[in-house]
Amino acid sequence: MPSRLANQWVLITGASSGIGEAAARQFGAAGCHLLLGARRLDKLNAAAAAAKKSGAASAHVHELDVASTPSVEAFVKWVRTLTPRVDVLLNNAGGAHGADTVAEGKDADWVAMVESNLLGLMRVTRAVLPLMLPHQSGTILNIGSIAGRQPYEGGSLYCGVKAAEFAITKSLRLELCGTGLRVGTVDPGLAQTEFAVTRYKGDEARALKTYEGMTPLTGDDIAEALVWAASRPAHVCIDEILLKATDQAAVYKVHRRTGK
Ligand code: 8X3
Repeated sequence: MPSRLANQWVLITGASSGIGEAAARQFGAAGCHLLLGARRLDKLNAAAAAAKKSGAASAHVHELDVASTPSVEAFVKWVRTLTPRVDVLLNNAGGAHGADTVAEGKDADWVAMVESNLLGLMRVTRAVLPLMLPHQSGTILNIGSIAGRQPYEGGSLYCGVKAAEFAITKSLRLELCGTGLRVGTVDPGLAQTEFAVTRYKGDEARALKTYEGMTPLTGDDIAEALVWAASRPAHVCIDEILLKATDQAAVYKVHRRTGK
């Protein structure tokens, strides 16, 4: 059966690794045209090559820093040279910086998290909407987190920006009601990507401990959910998906096998 997504234009932020890279491959396998943005061009080119190999109709890359309004505007100007239409917007760029308590928190970490997870999502959505609204159909998917639903110590600002993402997704759905566009959030629990390495500032050993003795989600698990949500018939909106590893029943309830 031909994919409902075939030949659709899919824009992915943070497409150089993790969930974004997996989504590029899987939307590519569904026959989509890909518009991939991230800061790291070498990794972005590798992601585009993998997506083409998996069957993408085309895969285009351009540097994108969602923390910068000029960068977002330049990215969308470039998109307009390739297509007048975006069918799927995946707001994926973001991540956690540091795991300090509020008492020990660093301004630089807080600013980085607000800029990428929160303002980045707002900037990119504002800039891309004019490429979606005229067509009266399309899907916006935001990457949230279990952290937005269940706060934890050391996560305060990350939990906060993901709770805000949850609220913004709902506001946007209300604002776009009647336009034919649908808006959803896909919220993972523990997923083994570069997420923990970034949170712990490159401390790979500490990052690995996050997943010790349990089987975490992968970027591909989350990409499957994204492709599924985006490929529902146009009249169906998947408002929200919370997906967790089977070993994780809640933020604090993780089954870890000893001796692994
Ligand atoms: C990533 C999941 O639980 O580490 O958003 O915050 S968690």
